[in-house]
Amino acid sequence: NSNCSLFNDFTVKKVLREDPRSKTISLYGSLTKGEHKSADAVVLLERKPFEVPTVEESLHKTRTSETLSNDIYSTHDGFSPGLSADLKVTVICPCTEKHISKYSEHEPFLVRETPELYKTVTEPCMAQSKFSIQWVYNILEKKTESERIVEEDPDPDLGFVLLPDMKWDRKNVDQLYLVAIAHKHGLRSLRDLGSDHLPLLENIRTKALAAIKEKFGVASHQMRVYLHYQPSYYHLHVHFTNLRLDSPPGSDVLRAHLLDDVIDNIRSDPEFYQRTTISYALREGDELFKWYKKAGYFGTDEGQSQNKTGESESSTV
Ligand code: M7G
Repeated sequence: NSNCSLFNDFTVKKVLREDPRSKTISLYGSLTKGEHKSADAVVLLERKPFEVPTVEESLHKTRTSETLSNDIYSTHDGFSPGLSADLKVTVICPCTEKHISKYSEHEPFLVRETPELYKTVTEPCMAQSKFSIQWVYNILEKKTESERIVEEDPDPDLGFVLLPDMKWDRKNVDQLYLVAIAHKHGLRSLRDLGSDHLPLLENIRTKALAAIKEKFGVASHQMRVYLHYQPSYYHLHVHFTNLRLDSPPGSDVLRAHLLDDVIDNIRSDPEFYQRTTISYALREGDELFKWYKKAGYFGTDEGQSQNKTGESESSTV
């Protein structure tokens, strides 16, 4: 339903992050949704890509105003009234401190999480402060987004739901972004996976890729299939993105662990993910960053010190 009044009385309290290159901005403010009283909200705005089939028609309706003219070169501001939506808007309302932090600008720091650090720092932090995964349960229980499901295997141990990720516009297949959510509860992250879960991982891999091929015409060797570590949400899910999407939104090189590699690693050592050291970037506002800092991981210097663990500076973030 087109709700044109969503932002009528939105008040911006803070610009959390702005990225001219990806043409995105995240805002923190207060929003009144329908009859409800106003609540804190995070609002993400992203300029939409062009729709190739209608680009000519759009241009016909575009008013222009010249901003530069030099020899054969000219630039113009274009205004396209009455076009279809030109913004992808994501609203999180009411939001928590964690959402505000997730969408804010923060200095990144590299952590090399040993099994020991996982037990003493990461796990206790996870137990205390986590994002609610109510949205995951809503999907698994068909309370929301059920009409979007691309593929489902209802088996409680091996099954999953495959559906469009919130980040995808659900139109441009070049930017295809789906997420497969396991029906099984209690698998918080890569660290919880072992040989018992190979059938589940293989099932997700095979069936989701087959469905993607059938429904979107994208072959398995054109897909990037991975898990995030650290994930934001501690319930097993696998990202499926089109390889053409160079750097899928919200991801970075350090966070992505290819599902095929995960399967191979567990095959070669059933306890691989309990024994291995995993690197990732933490951002200064993250709860987990605070725990690592408190544990002395970044040394005792105040401020943005180099970490003193002797690790090379290989962060690419
Ligand atoms: P993640 O690796 O735990 O966290 O992935 P990230 O968001 O930091 O990457 C969770 C994935 O689920 C992300 O790709 C989100 O865009 C996606 N996602 C999050 N939410 C709240 C929803 C939702 O409500 N619906 C759908 N379809 N996808 C979501």
